[in-house]
Amino acid sequence: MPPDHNPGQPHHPGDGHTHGHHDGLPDDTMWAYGAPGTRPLRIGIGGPVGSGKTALVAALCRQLAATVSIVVVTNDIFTTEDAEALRRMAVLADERITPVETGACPHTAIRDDISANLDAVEQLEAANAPVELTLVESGGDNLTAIFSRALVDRQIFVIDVAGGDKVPRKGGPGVTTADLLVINKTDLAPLVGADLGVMDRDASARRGDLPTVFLSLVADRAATPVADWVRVLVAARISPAGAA
Ligand SMILES: Nc1nc2c(ncn2[C@@H]2O[C@H](COP(=O)(O)OP(=O)(O)OP(=O)(O)O)[C@@H](O)[C@H]2O)c(=O)[nH]1
Ligand SMILES: [Mg+2]
Repeated sequence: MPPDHNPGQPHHPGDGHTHGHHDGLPDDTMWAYGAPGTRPLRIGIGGPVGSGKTALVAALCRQLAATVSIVVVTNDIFTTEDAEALRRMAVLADERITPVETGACPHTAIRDDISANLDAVEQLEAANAPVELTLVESGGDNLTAIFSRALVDRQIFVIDVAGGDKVPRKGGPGVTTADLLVINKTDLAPLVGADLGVMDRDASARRGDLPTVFLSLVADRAATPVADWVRVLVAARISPAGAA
């Protein structure tokens, strides 16, 4: 367990995640209303292998890139596959997408030793300035991977219905604490006998007031509810007036 981070706990204002490499940057209690233009909004996208993280990143870029300056960092355990996929889909200019190859432990690269990710993020943001939104996709992993709040301001956790409706009930820090939970591939629910009502109820029980959205990227290529959520955050970041 790292000394400075407890992944089981939600982030509370003033809990001190402004150390090391991050010193001097505003924390997420300040940015929305206090310091527009200081740096881009950074959003982490995590979740189990194959749940649709890269497909969601592609959808968000397609939907937002005409009006929002976006860069993307993808974490893969042993490859640069996700970055290559996004470049092939041409959702952004190639120089706006950078892979980080994390090696054996993807948790480490987004939660504990975030230096490789932070370097990639800062280089992308500098090279493509002005950037308004930075998306960081985590390497595919199980339910426990979450991002350090020193790396991202907000995090989205993507699960899918293909494993049945038990995933929200099983919990874990991603399901419990992510700022937005996305339950993807609802088009597959009838095929695997997943009850979306059960998933909704269990997600609410785990998450309290934190939002959960259902999505099918096959039916909704624009990822509408997620794009709307991101748009509000970007607007708040760019202009305090946009936060209203
Ligand atoms: N049926 C269906 N398939 C989907 C949906 N979203 C994504 N997929 C498919 O699921 C597969 C995995 O999607 P990815 O976006 O690569 O998943 P990922 O979470 O990025 O995977 P890793 O990065 O390898 O962990 C792909 O074949 C997608 O086309 C969906 O809503 N419905
Ligand atoms: Mg991916």
